[in-house]
Formats: sequence, C-alpha cells, structure tokens
Amino acid sequence: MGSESGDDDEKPVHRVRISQAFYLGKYQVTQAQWQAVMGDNPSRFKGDTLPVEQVSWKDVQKFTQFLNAREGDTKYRLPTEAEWEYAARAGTTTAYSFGDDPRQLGEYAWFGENSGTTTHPVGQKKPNPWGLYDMHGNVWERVQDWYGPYTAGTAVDPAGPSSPGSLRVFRGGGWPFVAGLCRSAKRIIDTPSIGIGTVNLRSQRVLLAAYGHLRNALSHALRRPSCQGSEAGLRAMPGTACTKPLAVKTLG
Ligand SMILES: [Ca+2]
Repeated sequence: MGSESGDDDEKPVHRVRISQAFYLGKYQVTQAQWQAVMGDNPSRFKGDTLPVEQVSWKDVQKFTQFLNAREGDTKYRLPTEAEWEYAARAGTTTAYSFGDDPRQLGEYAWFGENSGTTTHPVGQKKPNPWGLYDMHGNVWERVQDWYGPYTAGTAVDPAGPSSPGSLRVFRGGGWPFVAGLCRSAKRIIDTPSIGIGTVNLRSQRVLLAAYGHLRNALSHALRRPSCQGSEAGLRAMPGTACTKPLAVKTLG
C-alpha cells in the first residue's frame, strides 16, 4: 500500500493483509440507486446512471444504515482505505492498474483531459483487472477511515486512526483531475475548506463493501421500477469467497 514515488502521505509503502473476504461495488452507486434508497438526489450533475455526488460521509452512513435495515443485517459499509487500494490495484504495483503510462489513462478514466468538466454514466471506460470501473476517474470515492499517516511494517485489516480525527480521505481520481492525481495510491484529504467555491472537489462516489451475499442483497434492496437495469452489478473479487477468509494478499 502506498507509493515511494508519490506524495509524502503515501509513504512508507507497506504490506497489508486483508483477512476477510468482501464484495465491492463493480460500479459507483448511481443517482437512481441513491434516490431509491434515500428519496433524494443531491447531485450537481443530474442523471439516473450518473454517479451520485455531493454526499457527505455522514450521508453515506445513513445510506448504508438504510440498506442494512432493509436486509436486517449489518453487511453494508464503505470500504476501508486499505480495502479500497487493494481493490483498485487488483494485484498491481504500478501507478495505475494498467501500468505506469498516464497516456493510457483516457482508456480507463474520465479525468481532466477528457471529461468535458462533468461526470459520466458509470461503467463506460475500461475496468481494472478485477472488473471494477471508474477506479481512476469520474468521481472520487469515499472510504470509511479517518485520514492518518501510514506506518511501516505489515498491517492487518488497517482501518485508519483508532481515535476520531477531523479529516476524511478521498480516493479514486475524478473528472477535473490531472493524471497524477488519479493514481492508485493517491490520497486526497477532505478538509472543510476544500469544497468552498470548488464544487467539483465535493464530488465523490459511494463504493460499498460488504460481507456476505451482497449481490443478492443489494439487488433486492434496490429492485424498484425507478432503477430497473441499474443495480449495482456487484461481483466478488477473484480469489474471494463470502464464506471464508481471503488468502493472504499484499499491496505494494
Ligand atoms: Ca473514481
């Protein structure tokens, strides 16, 4: 996890073990899905198949609470930052999941050079090696952790600072960003001042992780006329199973 050639807060590169299997949304949560669960749509750029944005970390907690309540379970949550990077890298150690050459980024991501200063429907660009879309662009993704420094040595299921902080972190590139800000290891700090006058920097997506049979659960939860055909399309990551832990996987 992390990058020695990246920014200071991406160091030190360290090994991470993700001990429990989990499912992750193949696509960003769309506005139709958000609307079906929450009954509102705060997004700046409107469209059923566009990723939802303008949602706070607390908004996302409510979203997952509602989903969990429907299922009578606790399986839905945001991924941790480590889980996010594990999924984004998909076994790679390069700057992007397709390699190190930013000239290829346009094949995989909507970012500053090709977005036309707007978000785009989910899943239009090439996925990463594990079939996850928009991991390098379109809109940012929220993670569950507080923002904090990395430490050396192997970490098992790291979940960020143990005590509450004041900052969250975004991952996963975005439509206004230059290529260097869309790398797998890049961390964007969510400070209260970032969003002022810079609406794009408030854009983020919801990418849910869950334990258990998320595909069926979320499909069931979102099966409404308003979002037919736009269910999350969740998939298990290769090598994972919902009933047993992952084999040891490492990053960086
Ligand atoms: Ca993204």
